This record gives sequence, C-alpha cells and structure tokens, in this order.
Amino acid sequence: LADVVGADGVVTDGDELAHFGSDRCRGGWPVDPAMIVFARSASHVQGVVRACAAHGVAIVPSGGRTGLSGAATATQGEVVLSLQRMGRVLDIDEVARTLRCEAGTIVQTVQETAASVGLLYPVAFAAQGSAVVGGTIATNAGGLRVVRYGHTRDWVMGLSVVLASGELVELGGQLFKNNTGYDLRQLFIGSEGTLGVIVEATLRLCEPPRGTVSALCAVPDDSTVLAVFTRARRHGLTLQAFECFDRRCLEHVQEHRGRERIGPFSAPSPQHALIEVEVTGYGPDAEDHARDELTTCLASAQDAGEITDAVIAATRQQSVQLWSLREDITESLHRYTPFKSDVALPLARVTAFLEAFRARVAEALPDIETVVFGHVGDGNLHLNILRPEAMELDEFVRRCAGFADEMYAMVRAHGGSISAEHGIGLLKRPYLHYSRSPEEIAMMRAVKRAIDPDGLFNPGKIFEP
Ligand code: 2HG
Ligand code: ZN
Repeated sequence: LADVVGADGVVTDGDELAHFGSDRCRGGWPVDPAMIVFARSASHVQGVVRACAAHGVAIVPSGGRTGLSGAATATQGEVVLSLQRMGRVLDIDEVARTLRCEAGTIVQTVQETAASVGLLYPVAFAAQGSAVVGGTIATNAGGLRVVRYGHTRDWVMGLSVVLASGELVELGGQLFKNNTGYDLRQLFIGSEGTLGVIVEATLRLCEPPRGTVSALCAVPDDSTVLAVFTRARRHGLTLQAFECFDRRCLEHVQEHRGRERIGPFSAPSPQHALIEVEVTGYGPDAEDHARDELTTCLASAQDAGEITDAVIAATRQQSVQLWSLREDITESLHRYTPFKSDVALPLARVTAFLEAFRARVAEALPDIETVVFGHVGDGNLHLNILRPEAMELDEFVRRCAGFADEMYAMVRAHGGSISAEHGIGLLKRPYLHYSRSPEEIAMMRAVKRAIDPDGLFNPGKIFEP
C-alpha cells in the first residue's frame, strides 16, 4: 500500500488507528483497523482497492468521520481508506449550476465556493465544517434545511466510483435529464460505503434565498409544536427550517458553554420551536416584510396558546446566537456517550409517538436521562439517551440495547422509520427489520452481492455479512 500511496500515506500507529478507525458513534463494538491509508487521487483509490482485493483484506471507506451510526468504523482488521486528502473543488459551472469536487472536500468548502459565485449548496448541518462530500453522499445526510431543500440525495447529479474490481465508473454527471434505465447513482447514495468508494461528485447548486429571518419560540409541550408548524405553513411563510428541542437540551447547551442563563426566555420552557423563514419578496423592505409576517404569525400562535413567548432575531448576529442553541446540542451531549436514535415519523403521528415514548422510557430506564430534539418539520426526532456519569459504558449500552427493541417496535407501530437521516451502520443493524421487510432486505443483499461479490467494502454495515 505504501507503494501505491507513498510512505506518508500509510499510518499504523496506535493512537491514530483509534482516531481514524471510527466515526463519532461509540457502541459495544471494537475499533480495530489494520491500518489507515490516505489516498490523494482516484488512481490511488484504484490501486488500494486492487491491492486489498488481491490480498482479501476488507476496506472501510472513510471521510470526515462525523457519522452517528458507526458506518465508518473498522472493527475487524480492515484497511481504513481515508479520502480526507482528496479535498479539491475541481470545477464550478455557473450556467448549469453545478459543482464538481473530490469526495474528501469538506461540505462547508462546497458551501463557501458556491457562495463565492452567488449560489447555494443547501445541505446544511452542525458538522458541516468537518463532514466531507463523499461521506455525506454515502450516508445521504439530511440536516437542518431538509424541510425546504430535501436530502443530499436530491443534490447529487453525478458520481465517480471505484468498484471492487478497481475500475472507475461514472454514474450520472452533467445531465439534468437522463432517463435510461436504473439510476445506479442513487444506489450508491446512502449505501454507507458497502458498494464502492465514491471519489468524485457533481453536485447541484441553487439560487440562495434573498434573506432569512429566524425566531425561537417557547412552546408549552411536545404536542403543540406541530400546531405552530401548521400555523406557520398556513400563514404562507416559506420555511427554511423548523426545529424543536426540549428544555433539557437547552440546559445542556447552556451548561456546556458555561452560561448561567437558562436561555433567552424569562422562565424555562418545556419545548422550543426554532423557525427560519425565507425572505420571498423583492426590494429594500423585503426582509422587514418577512419579519412582520413572522411576527404576525407568532402573535396569533401566542393568542391561541400555542407559544408562550418568542424572540425574533433582529440582526444576523442574533440569528446566529439563536441557531447555536440548536446546533450545539450534539456537542454538548457528547460527554454522555449518548445512545442515539434518529427516527422518522409521519407528521400526523409525531405527537402520539412522543407521548408513548416518553412514558415508556421513563418506566424502562427510570435512572437515565433522555432528551428530545430534531427536525420536527420533517417528522425527524433525535432521541438521545444519556449515560449517567457513574455507569460503565458496557452496562449502559446493554440497557439501552434492551430498550431499543421496544422503542423501534413503537416507531414501527406509529408508521415510522428507525433511521431518518443517520443511516444504519452498526448501530441500527440489529433493528433494520423494524423498517424493512424480508423481501426488501433480500433485494438489498442481492444488490450487495452483484456489485461487491467478495464483500470487500465495509463488511457488516447495514446488515450482517
Ligand atoms: C443534528 O440534527 C444531527 O444536530 C445530530 O443530526 C443529532 O446528535 C444527534 O442526535
Ligand atoms: Zn439531525
């Protein structure tokens, strides 16, 4: 492998193996890569794949390792193939509104490059400063603006992928229309590194909004959050984001930041709705107009008892501050090694699910704290069960895994999915059957066999090898 990528591209040192051998998800599995290999080009990737295939050594493709399901983790002596040194934007086409880049390009770099020519790459999430394009495609990352722009899947026009044979194939590209049979590109989106290595991508860009206005609302309970959402849509507001986080999330963020204040409101609120609306009008007063409409809408929500208080950001800086209360949640919970559950529910069932979930988790894990936040406008909740400081990780994982079956059965009973945007990886593998039928799993396995017959790529992720 050193012959392929150069001696400085191979790492076998213990600490680095642990660091690069795993993503941000810790579970009951070992982190045990044979080595980390850094590719600098597609031909490096081809060489590494050919060498590993020849020696029967499995490969874990790896990007920014911000994933939360353990998909980018080596557990059994695999070679971790890092794309982190392939971070160049290759081309931006302002007419077609596309951007081509290497797979290791940081998502924020894509956003900034698009912004430098007045365009937008709209996939946005808290980890965008570390996550890389290839990883977000492999996991079909969602994020904060799915309610307006959809998932990563909706923004990928083309991929260059290295297959198990070492061949480089182009899937899609510059064409907006190409109706020629199976869309193989879509197979690789969300495949979690199990089918091949994404080395390059062509992404779609769009016109940025003319502006945005954000507001944070204090909401009296879980069940009212969606009433505010419905009201905002009925009012005709164009929502860029509609998030929720409960009281404990806010308290954790404030504590993590060393802040005394309980938050922007005079009294703690059980739930919060963070709303971002788009400036849709033209002219110098357009932003004021959007703010006025949001104010009117929130005043009527307050009259109806759906919110008890609200702060509408007057400046960009205030808006950034409000957003940090939401975006810092994951980081502020990290020290509790949370048992993460990213679930999707039909909007009509979110409230009923939350009620049932909160009641059952309080009974089943009475000594353990659970917090709820998420992209509620998409029906996407992030349920985080927090390890008490005094509890060993093994015991914590065992108890959470015991509860997880019940939790995912509940998700299924409410018509939901056990993974909204974080994927399956290792974390959700035992529970895949709650969201996918035996026929679907058999089809997925057949696809895996057809494209990666020897099981070279990311064995054991999504389903058992
Ligand atoms: C977010 O929405 C991310 O902030 C992470 O998807 C969610 O930490 C989580 O559970
Ligand atoms: Zn999320």
